[in-house]
Amino acid sequence: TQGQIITCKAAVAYEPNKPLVIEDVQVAPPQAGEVRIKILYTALCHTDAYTWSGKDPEGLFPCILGHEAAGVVESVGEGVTGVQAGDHVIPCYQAECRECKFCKSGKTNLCGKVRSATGVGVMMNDRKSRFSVNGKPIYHFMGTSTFSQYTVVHDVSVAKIDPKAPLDKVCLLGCGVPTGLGAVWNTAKVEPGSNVAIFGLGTVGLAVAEGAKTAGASRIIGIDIDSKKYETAKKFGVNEFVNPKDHEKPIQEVIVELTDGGVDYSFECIGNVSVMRAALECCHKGWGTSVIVGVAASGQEISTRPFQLVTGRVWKGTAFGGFKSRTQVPWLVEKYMNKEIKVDEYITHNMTLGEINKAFDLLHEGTCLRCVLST
Ligand code: NAD
Ligand code: AHE
Ligand code: ZN
Repeated sequence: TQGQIITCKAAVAYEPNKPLVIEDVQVAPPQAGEVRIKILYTALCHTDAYTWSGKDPEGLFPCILGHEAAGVVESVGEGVTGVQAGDHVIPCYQAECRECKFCKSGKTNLCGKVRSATGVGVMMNDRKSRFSVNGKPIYHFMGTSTFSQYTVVHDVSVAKIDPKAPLDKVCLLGCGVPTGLGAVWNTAKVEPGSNVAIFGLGTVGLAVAEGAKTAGASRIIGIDIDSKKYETAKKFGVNEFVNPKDHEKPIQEVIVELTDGGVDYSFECIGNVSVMRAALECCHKGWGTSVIVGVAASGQEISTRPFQLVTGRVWKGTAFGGFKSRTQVPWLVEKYMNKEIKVDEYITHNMTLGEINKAFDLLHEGTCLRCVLST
């Protein structure tokens, strides 16, 4: 198949919120600096649902969504040296070129090399898509487009992993789990004995809990409007639970009272701007740090009294938990293989690519954390 167009199945999003259509898609060969991957497993993340909803200012249609996956390299384009056909890989929506201003800064995991193309659904080389249906181009998404049996990505967006790792599990290390763990370990840098509040107990919030537990946090307070979430959350380290619906007072006041002035660290893992405010305001005066992890819709803005920051609270955000993707995803895979981090526990459902619309329905039900699709 090297050098040839591959026709395969992919789930195409033609319009916001309209059911995805399983199509025969043509996938062009990888050009210079590109890698074509046979995707074997892909999970669904709420960011896919967000873009599909039409609320993502970077969302373009028609496109192939998906960004939490694992597969095997089918072929590589000219000049690619990092991976070769047969390598087991995880596509990374946050690239790592190790050469750009961002990568060299040592201050961030964001990479500038291909971001201008991945934000508009094309490849860097020719600013065109490698996907088409009957000659009509289909946009890429987040530089990954994993809801397809084959995809083409930039070489700076591929992490080569241990071939012994089970791809049906480690696909989760492409987004949600590292995001939560890294928000704690890299962005907040939670110390032993800290008090932590987590808003939203989906996969990302539970991974924050797991990260907080391994960091030695004392109180790990989970906050969710669905009380059923507590039972599962206990397994990930949450040791107290608050449902905002059980209280008349604003949730930040409830947390401040519960913690003698506020928590040391809080995490917003929902994507709701009023909860982001509450998460900041439940932090302790003088040092409390709040990390925004949730992605909010186009047009939404955060607000608080500047006095909250003047008096020492800190507002931060994180993308992919601050992990350097190509360097650290293989390390996270090893941690999983050594049973140092959970992955299997986040998988509540398994389906096929053909059942993707049903899988999205499940995502909106409280019982689903991650659904893994075999392609
Ligand atoms: P999820 O939908 O599984 O989890 C959200 C949880 O929040 C649910 O348990 C829900 O019951 C709860 N919730 C909703 N409204 C609430 C409210 N007002 N108060 C308290 N709880 C509330 O989602 P997820 O997959 O865990 O993702 C969470 C967010 O993180 C999404 O916005 C996603 O787009 C974002 N995300 C960001 C990054 C990043 O790099 N920054 C990476 C992955 C996901
Ligand atoms: N396109 C959206 C922004 C979406 C967003 O913030 N994405 C996160 C990852 S979410 C994964 O589930 C991210 O990494 N952001 C940094 C980046 O470079 O995109 C919008 O609202 O414009
Ligand atoms: Zn995601």
